[in-house]
Amino acid sequence: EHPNVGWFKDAKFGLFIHWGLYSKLAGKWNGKNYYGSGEWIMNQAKIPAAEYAKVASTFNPVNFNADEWAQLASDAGIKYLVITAKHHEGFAMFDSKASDFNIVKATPYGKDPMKALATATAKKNIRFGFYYSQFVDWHEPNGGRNSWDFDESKKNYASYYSQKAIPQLKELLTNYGPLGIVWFDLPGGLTKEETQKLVDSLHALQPQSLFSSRVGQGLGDYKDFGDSEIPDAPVKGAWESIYTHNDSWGYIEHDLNFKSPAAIIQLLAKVASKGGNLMLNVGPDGNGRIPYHSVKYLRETGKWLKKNGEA
Ligand code: FUL
Repeated sequence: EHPNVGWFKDAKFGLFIHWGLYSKLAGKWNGKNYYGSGEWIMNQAKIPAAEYAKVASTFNPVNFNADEWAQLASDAGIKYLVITAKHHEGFAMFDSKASDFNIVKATPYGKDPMKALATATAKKNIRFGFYYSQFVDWHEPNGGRNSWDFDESKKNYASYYSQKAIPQLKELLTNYGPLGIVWFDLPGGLTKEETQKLVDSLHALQPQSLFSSRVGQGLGDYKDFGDSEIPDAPVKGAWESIYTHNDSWGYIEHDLNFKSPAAIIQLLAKVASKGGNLMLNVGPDGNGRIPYHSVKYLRETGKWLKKNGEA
């Protein structure tokens, strides 16, 4: 067991945030509405990488306010926050020397929101972490799983890992202070030995940081299951269930199916009674605003938790 897993076992409640260029698209492409997971729209609509990349030139989330997000998390009784640094679309929501396809270089916004969020969460004693899609990268010719632009059988995953994924993970583990969690997602393209090497080289930068089980090959520091899944059988060791507030991880304007505060509390209780954490996701929009109902219902959840001595 990882020596620093204690805080995680006690945490109970985490906030997941999916935020990227897909947030700006809001579930719409060429006048058509898409449903399901907003962060998958590039794949759903088979948008060519070059065309998708142009969304960056319109991405200007001027309403983003790191202190407001941290305050909301704190009001909700949340103990840790994990945000998408890079999702499958391949766009870095942080300042990156490893790829120019990032929020500082490619957007009119021109700032690094992750820096602000690292500082804001630290001030509120909320552990901070990054989601990073280590294998799937639809922007890169050698990244995993874009077969509408690139021929999967011709890809050199090793070159993608060494030129983008690993350098970016090192940036994330170097430039944002202590990270509670690195939330890997969807393993691929690496043997067990290569995964072990990756994990070791990253843990060398921050030994205290916990890595999610989706790093692959059974090498994570705690367990995640499928999306929106609570395990039936008792689980050995630290674990987490992930759910999203409506039906999508990334912002979709026409998805208003938000869970009520009562439903959130029931979910929390169910997961906690089995010994796990609930990490609940919200999807801020392309202007940097967390949806109205997420803000409202999270605050009501926090009020209830505090009144009942649970936070
Ligand atoms: C999945 C991803 O493919 C989804 O887009 C989302 O990020 C979910 C939490 O994990 O593996």
